[in-house]
This record gives sequence, C-alpha cells and structure tokens, in this order.
Amino acid sequence: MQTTPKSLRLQIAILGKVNAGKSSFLNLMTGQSVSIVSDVAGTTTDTVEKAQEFHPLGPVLWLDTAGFGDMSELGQKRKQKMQDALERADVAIFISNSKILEEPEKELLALLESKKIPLIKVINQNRDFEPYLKDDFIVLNAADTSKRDAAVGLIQNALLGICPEDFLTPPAMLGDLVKAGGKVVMIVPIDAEAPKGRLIMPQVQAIRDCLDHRQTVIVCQEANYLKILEDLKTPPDLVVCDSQVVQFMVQNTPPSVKCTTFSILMARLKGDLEALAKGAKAIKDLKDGDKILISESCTHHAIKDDIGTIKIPNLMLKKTGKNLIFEHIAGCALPYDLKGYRLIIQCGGCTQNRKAILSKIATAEQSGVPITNYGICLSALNGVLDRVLEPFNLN
Ligand SMILES: Nc1nc2c(ncn2[C@@H]2O[C@H](COP(=O)(O)OP(=O)(O)OP(=O)(O)O)[C@@H](O)[C@H]2O)c(=O)[nH]1
Ligand SMILES: [Mg+2]
Repeated sequence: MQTTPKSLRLQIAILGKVNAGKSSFLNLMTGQSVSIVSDVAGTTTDTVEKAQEFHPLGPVLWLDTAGFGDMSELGQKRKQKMQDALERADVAIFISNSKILEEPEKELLALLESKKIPLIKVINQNRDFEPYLKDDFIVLNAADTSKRDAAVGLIQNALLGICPEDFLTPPAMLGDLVKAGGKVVMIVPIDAEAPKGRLIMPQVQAIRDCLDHRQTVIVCQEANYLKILEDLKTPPDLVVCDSQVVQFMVQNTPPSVKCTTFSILMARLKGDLEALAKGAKAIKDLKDGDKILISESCTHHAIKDDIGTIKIPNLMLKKTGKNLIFEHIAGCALPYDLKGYRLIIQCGGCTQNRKAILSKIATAEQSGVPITNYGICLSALNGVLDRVLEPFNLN
C-alpha cells in the first residue's frame, strides 16, 4: 500500500449550484487541472474525486460534485449524485456567487445542517482582489491562480477548525485493549478469497495499531494457532481472528484470554459497535418469508465461496431453519426505501470511511430496520457473539 487509502482520508464535498465555480475551486486547491471547467451549466455530472496531501490536515479526498438548480431530468440525476456524495462527506464546502442565496441554495444549507455536516461557506466573487475572510464567509476568486496561496491558506485554516476530532487524533483500533509490551495473536486464514500477495485493510491496520502501541503481534493461519499457544511462555493478551474462523478461535482459546474478530474491531473503529451488535439480535426473531438486505460496499467480483452472496445466506438458512429471502446490493449508499426488510447485513466496509458507515446505520435506524455487519452476523450465527464482545464492556 503506497498511498493512504480513500477510507482513511478526510472526505470534503464541494457543493453549489451549477456554474458556481466548484470545479475551478477544486483545481485551485489542488494546483492542478483535475476537473473540467466550462461555462456550460452542468459540466460536472458524476462526482470527481481527487486525493491530496493537504497540509496541515494530512490526507484528504476532494469530492467535486454535480451542481444543482437545473430542473431537467439530467438535473435530477445530477442532484442524486450530489446527495450520494453527502452520505460519505466528513465536511462540506459550499460555493456561491453571492451572499444573497437563492432558494435551492438555502435548501442545500438546511440539508447539510440536518445531516450535521460541518460546513465552510465560500463566495466566489469573480473579481480581482485578495481572498479574505468576512463573518462566516471566505471570499475568493476560484479562477485566479495568482492568489492561490492566500486562498489555500484560508481554506486550510477553516478546515482545521471544522474537521472532526477523530480525524486529527484517530482512536485506537485495538491497542487500547492490551497493555504496552503485551502480545496479540492474529489468526488470518489464507483462503480463496484472500487477495494475492497481500493482507486486507483491517489486518494491516490492526498490525500497525499494535506496533503504534508498542505491542508484539504474532500472525498465523489456523493450522499453527495451537502450537503458538503451546510455545508461548505466558498466554497472549488478546487473540483476533477473521470472522470465518471464529468458532475455531473460541473453541481453542482459554476462557481467561480475551478474543475478538477483525470485523468487530472495524465496527468499533468505523461505525457503531453497539448498534451493529444490537442489530444481530434480530436474527433470532426472523420468520419464514422475511426479507434480508445484504449490502456490499465494494464491487469485487464474487467468487464461489463469496461471504455475502453464499456463505452468510447458507449459514443463516441452516442455523435459523427459516425460509428467508435474500436481496443484494453493491455500492456506497443504502436504498432510500428500506420498508419490507427485516434485517440489513452490511459488509465490513473496509473501503469506506467512517462517515459512510454511520450514514448507513442512521438510514437503517430511521427506517426502523435492524442493521448488523458480516462479521458480527457470523459470530452470532456461530453462537459466540457474547464471547467475542466481552473485551468491549457493552451493555
Ligand atoms: N472570472 C472568473 N470566472 C470564474 C471564476 N470561477 C469560475 N469561473 C468561471 O465560471 C464558469 C463555471 O466554472 P466551473 O468551475 O466549471 O463551475 P462548476 O460549479 O463546476 O459548474 P458545474 O460543473 O456545471 O456545476 C467557468 O467558465 C469558469 O471559468 C472566477 O473566480 N472568476
Ligand atoms: Mg463542475
């Protein structure tokens, strides 16, 4: 992994009506010609993404969104794309040509407020003067590259002021569960689904987090686990496994040793572990004919043992003994209409940022549909959920 993955970047949505200068603003901030700029209203259609190291914030992902305020059929589709970007935006930059806002602009600000997305307001004046800050607006000229440094400085400062705390000082993934100098064993099965030549994001992040906390990590496949326990002079402080071998781990780990899964660690880091663990309780109440939505964030090509399309449905049918109906979606956001589903099972979301996962949990909760994730669901179906949640003192 050479660069910071998208899921760990601060996602900044650039929003405004068509022709407000959003793409010009992105190009000004990055100092590159990233997005097409033209005076044709509606030039940007799909969200344009650009990753950048934006000092002093660190790694960011700009989202240049489609403009709104055009009532055509294509305009409606552009608006939808803009709203999809809001589901994962950590912060937003609203661009207007005037302090006196039009109705659709006021509606957008109200939407951002209802979604509690921290906001910077920019007036793109299109006149020749130095960028400045006035009241709660930054006034600049997005097309004037000669004033770039001053404009970038103002935006960097403003972003520092509104950036969520957990981006600047990220919480621990598991290092806080183990004392400094402690030992963590990680069980990582290398099966047909494992990517070639590398580990997946949650495993890499977990190893790095232990190293950051001065802990020792021992990584093995299931076949070597018992031998490692035997060889260690003192038991490990924590064992973490891939959810697919959770039953094996629980059966073979002494009850006095804490154990959990990568999925649960990701749920705690990226989403809301309590909500996702509560969602899994709905499994025992499922009835014949209930519909379950399985939501995969990335668009990988499913192989024969695919966890979302094959393993989880098969295990659920077997363990519940009910005649359940499974529907699958892939991509970033959940459908707006969730009526009719009895449970949503979300993938670990390792390619998505925390905001995107929290948006999904909020959408599900608003519709009154329980939501859980793949790993928590597998632990529940294997009857070991309480054991792997023990390290977290949930109510
Ligand atoms: N003179 C001047 N023109 C600007 C400025 N900012 C943007 N423009 C012009 O305004 C037009 C629209 O700019 P874009 O950056 O494409 O606007 P946008 O908001 O991305 O538009 P859509 O993608 O259509 O929603 C272009 O012709 C730009 O050159 C500015 O600060 N000064
Ligand atoms: Mg544009």
